[in-house]
Amino acid sequence: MPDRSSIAVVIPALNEALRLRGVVEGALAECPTVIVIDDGSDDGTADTIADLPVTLIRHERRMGKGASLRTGFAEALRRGVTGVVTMDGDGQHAASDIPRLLDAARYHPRHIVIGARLRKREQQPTYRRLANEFGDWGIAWGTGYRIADTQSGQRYYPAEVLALGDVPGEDFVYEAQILISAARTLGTRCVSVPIESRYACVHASDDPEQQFRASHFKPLRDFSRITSHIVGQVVAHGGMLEVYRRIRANPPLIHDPDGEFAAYPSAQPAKTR
Ligand SMILES: Nc1nc2c(ncn2[C@@H]2O[C@H](COP(=O)(O)OP(=O)(O)O)[C@@H](O)[C@H]2O)c(=O)[nH]1
Ligand SMILES: [Mg+2]
Repeated sequence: MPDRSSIAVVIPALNEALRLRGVVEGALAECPTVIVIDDGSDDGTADTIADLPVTLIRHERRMGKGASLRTGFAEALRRGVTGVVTMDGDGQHAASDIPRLLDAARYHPRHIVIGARLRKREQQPTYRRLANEFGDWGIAWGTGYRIADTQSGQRYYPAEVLALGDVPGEDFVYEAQILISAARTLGTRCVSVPIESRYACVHASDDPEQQFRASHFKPLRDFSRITSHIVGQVVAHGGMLEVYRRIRANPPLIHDPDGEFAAYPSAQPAKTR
């Protein structure tokens, strides 16, 4: 059973000197095992957490978010974890959501849990929201079922998914591909837990809690990469009509014990859309 003492929190970080320390302190408050991958940062990212009780692994040069997650997962498995929670190093995710992710993980064994940015969605730039929805549909073609917020970096992965060798794809494509590989190889499903959307750039606000650096995500580059990757697989896999029927029959699964999510109709599991 996943709980705070049997899992690890894995945090990939590329030039996150601004926010990483706060992120790591928050993670440590929820879970004693925290693994940070410094992906060849040149802004002193590692120095900001040098005195904290975490495992810090450094890539000599930038290898990408996918490679950083692979490194973190390998270290977590070496320690015999039951699962891993991933969080971005830029402060976009709240460590205080970790217990809710683990709750959902216990309720839905063998599932990947996604911290889905369904709360305060209006804070997400429109182009990112549209891109996210587009990505959700694209990935559904690969998994055969729909997932709310396939591009969220805050997730819980059970150990069997971490142990999947040979998940292709680099950077952000890796996070799309691991959902597809897990679905196809292990029959893994995803369940989403609503979290807040936090999107603002450094200097966009006077409140330091609202300051984030600009995203590393480059919509044109990353979406064309993700899309061509998925389209290639779907076409190679064949049976498109059958896949489409399966997607329609499998709306997103949301773990929402408090019923709060009913207030967010745009994010409802859409049977009719
Ligand atoms: N390791 C590594 N991490 C990256 C890279 N690009 C982004 N990240 C990390 O991945 C996380 C998500 O990146 P971010 O730019 O915030 O993407 P967004 O949240 O989708 O806008 C952050 O913790 C980054 O530090 C990369 O090339 N290498
Ligand atoms: Mg981010």
